[in-house]
Amino acid sequence: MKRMLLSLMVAFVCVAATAQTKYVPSAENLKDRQWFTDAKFGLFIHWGPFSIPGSGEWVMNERKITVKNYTRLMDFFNPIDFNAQEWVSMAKNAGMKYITLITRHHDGFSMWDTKYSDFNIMNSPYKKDIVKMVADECHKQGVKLFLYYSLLDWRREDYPHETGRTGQYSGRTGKGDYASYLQFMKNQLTELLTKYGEISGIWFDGHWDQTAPEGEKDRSSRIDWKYDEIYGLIHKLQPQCMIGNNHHLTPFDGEDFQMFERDLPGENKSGLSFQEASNKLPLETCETINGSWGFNITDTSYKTPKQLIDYLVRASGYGANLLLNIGPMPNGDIQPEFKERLAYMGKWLQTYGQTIYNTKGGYLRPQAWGAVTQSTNKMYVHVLKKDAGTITLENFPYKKINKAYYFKGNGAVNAVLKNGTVTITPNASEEDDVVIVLEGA
Ligand code: FHN
Repeated sequence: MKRMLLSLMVAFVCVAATAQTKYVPSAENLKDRQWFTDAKFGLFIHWGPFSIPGSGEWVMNERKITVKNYTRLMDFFNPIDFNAQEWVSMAKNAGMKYITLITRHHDGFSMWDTKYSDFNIMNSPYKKDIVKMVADECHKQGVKLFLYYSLLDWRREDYPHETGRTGQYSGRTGKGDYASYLQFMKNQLTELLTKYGEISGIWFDGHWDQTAPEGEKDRSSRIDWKYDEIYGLIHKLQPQCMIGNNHHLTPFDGEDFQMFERDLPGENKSGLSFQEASNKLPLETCETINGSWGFNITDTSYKTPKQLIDYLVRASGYGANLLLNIGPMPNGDIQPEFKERLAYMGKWLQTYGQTIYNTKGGYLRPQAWGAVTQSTNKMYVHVLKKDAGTITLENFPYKKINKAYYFKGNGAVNAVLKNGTVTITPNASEEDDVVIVLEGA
């Protein structure tokens, strides 16, 4: 009996302790979450010396390059054609509201003037702080800035590489020491959050390096990352700063948005997304224009403009943002195939932006024929499939449809609401996306 009482007391203390440490987002943070939900479209930039070999950002691991040999890339990184103003304008013209920039990927190269690692942009022939140039330009042009930061490091001795799944060909002989590595990350994050003005989010990646291989049941981590300390620091330095972690799991306490990699929320086509979509946090899905994140000279598997628009619409139909990636070239230029597609999307959004930005996900999940987005008393029915035929919207939430019309041109649409189901037969069209507006209540 005494023992039972004791365990009950211990349980109570534990619950109370957890309840106490539970993260309560600040008012600024909640405001930014709403901004993020409304923003819908962002640009992901995977860039660094890894672009030089033209084999993507995993080249160090995939070609089994040791730290010693990989360090040489720093001497070749001299992106003389990089122009922050052009990059940010390109994103803006594409209709993107934010940029998520790689500051340090798994190879450990820091793209800013950091005191805490010599493997950084100031020691390259370029010698200019890229994070600063992008940050200044984003602030100038009113584009929000998120910073990607890898938790995993293929270079540092103190990263717990012995238990890591990757980075085993780096030639490291030292012993991992997480306390030291954690301090290093906190120092770098402090720099990023104190030297570059407002940072709208930190996008973590690499947690999965310390979990069982993807797809296996055991998803627990081999190390305690001490996220409470990392997240606490970020929210202390910039309370509005949104934290997301690409751990491919259900969000942890302290996170402000949930991301999916190459998957729409709740789907798992990539084999990476085991998590259910949160119904509390803003959602984001990231995708590439070809098949690569970092510059890949042989990857010509470009998605068509129509496929990219479909993805944006479907993401919006789930109430999620699309973070669309580019991998700039080593000289700092962006390949024409990416520029053309972004320009196309921007043009499309100039016409259809109202049906995407500031909308909510549809009452109905995206379907084979397309997706629904909605705003007050308006339902935007996006018909993405060319030969969709008759569309039925079951369990329709409005009692009455006052007006049904094509978003483009305003022509009337015959939409019949009967016994809670709407039936629509759209006209054949050459448009990428035929949007039908249903007004009602
Ligand atoms: O390993 C990274 C990869 O290089 C890339 O950065 C993507 C982007 O979501 N995330 C990791 C894989 O999950």
